[in-house]
Amino acid sequence: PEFDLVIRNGTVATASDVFQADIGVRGGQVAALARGLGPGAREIEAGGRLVLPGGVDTHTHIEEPRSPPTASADSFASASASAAAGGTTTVICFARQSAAKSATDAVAEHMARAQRSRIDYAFHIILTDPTPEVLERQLPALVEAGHRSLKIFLTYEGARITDAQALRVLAAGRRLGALVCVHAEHHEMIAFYTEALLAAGLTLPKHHAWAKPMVVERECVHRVCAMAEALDTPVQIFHVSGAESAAEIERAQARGLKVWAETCPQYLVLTADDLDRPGLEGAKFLCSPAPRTVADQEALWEALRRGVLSNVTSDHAPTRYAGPDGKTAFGEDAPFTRIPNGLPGLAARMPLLFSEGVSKGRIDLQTFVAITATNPARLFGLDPRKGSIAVGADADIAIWDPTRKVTLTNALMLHDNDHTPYEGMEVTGWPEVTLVRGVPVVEGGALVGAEGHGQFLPRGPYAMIAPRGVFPTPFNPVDRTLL
Ligand code: DUC
Ligand code: ZN
Ligand code: ZN
Ligand code: ZN
Repeated sequence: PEFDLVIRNGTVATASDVFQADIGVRGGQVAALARGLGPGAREIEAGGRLVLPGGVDTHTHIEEPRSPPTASADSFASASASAAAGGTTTVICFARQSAAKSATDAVAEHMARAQRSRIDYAFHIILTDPTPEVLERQLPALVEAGHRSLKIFLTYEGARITDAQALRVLAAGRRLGALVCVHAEHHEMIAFYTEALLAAGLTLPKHHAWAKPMVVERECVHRVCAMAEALDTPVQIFHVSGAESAAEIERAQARGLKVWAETCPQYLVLTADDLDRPGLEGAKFLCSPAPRTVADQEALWEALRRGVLSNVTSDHAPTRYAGPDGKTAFGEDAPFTRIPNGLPGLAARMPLLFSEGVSKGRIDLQTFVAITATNPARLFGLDPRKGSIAVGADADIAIWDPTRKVTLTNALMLHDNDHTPYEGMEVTGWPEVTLVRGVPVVEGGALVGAEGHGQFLPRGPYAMIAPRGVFPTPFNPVDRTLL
């Protein structure tokens, strides 16, 4: 046969077009895109189906060490299965540097864990202790090896860095050609609120949202944009949770800055009220930033439509709700400060976005493709291999039934966690087959892809994140500063 695989009679969608075509796959890549293609060794009939680029989820915590007693619920084997269950074919996850672990060792260790991945992957390097040794000696070689993104936290004890350190990381990102991603929340405000809440006996899951109201995020997003402007360094703001932060991003973009931002399904479909469910059920919805209001959800959809937010990621950070004794893993009387942050979301990301977005008419199909695949691939230097359906691109494809109604359950997520925050939600539209480089990983809800099929994706220099060359004054402070 002419092709290894032909996907026939589907409706192909990219970020710009929707058209009828067969897809011919050879050697793991799209070799032809036209009607009436010749035979394939394998054929998939896709009449009445959408044929979409596999999703690119650029914010996922996979097998990241967490502080005891909390453990990450997924391995690379289960997380990659879960991703594929929801139509995602590429993830970027995190390797975390610390005072106790060099960036070099963190990447090497994570690379070893990722050998079990069923889908393709890359890493952001988290810097929690950005010393001159790390920035000057370790990072240049790591960036050169294809790790072209950095992540910093401005809150979380044990992970956060100071603004002074953040400026140095931004400078390093600019010099080396690596995109800096930021968790932006005002640490001291959160600490002040938290202490006061605990002293007042307000310790329930819902009080997590009281400890970090929108002002905490909005201020920090603004500050990060200002730092990006001062050092002429592109940034991506992680998990924008509502209207006020989106407005800050838009203002920065209107100033011409290369500031990009993501949101996540939890901010599009959950609200702070979900943290107030009976008993400790609210713990299943505890993440940072906290989910906001319905008005914030609508503002985020609007920001996605207008391109202020360029991509939607899961921020997959799974921990189990139940402990070995059947009680909650974090203790029955745990204040919100001891409940692990983060939601499992790899599998739910694209179905939720398709259903709430495309099926309900909030976004069109091209926008769905853009924000789940094409934009994140471009933003992180994974294109043209990833993020679109085009001749020469990897045959990473999700074949989607746009009308199928599915009630979300934990079992459908194919992850290793004991719950999904989206249990019982009904979605319209579901991925039937997910292919990574032409090989099925999930088919009809069943896991068929092998551990280790995933490949590491080294990223070379790319123009999208080139600095603008515009500083507030004629002086370039970055190239003069000693790291
Ligand atoms: N927030 C984060 O910033 N990371 C992981 C989980 C979460 O809720
Ligand atoms: Zn974060
Ligand atoms: Zn402001
Ligand atoms: Zn995160």
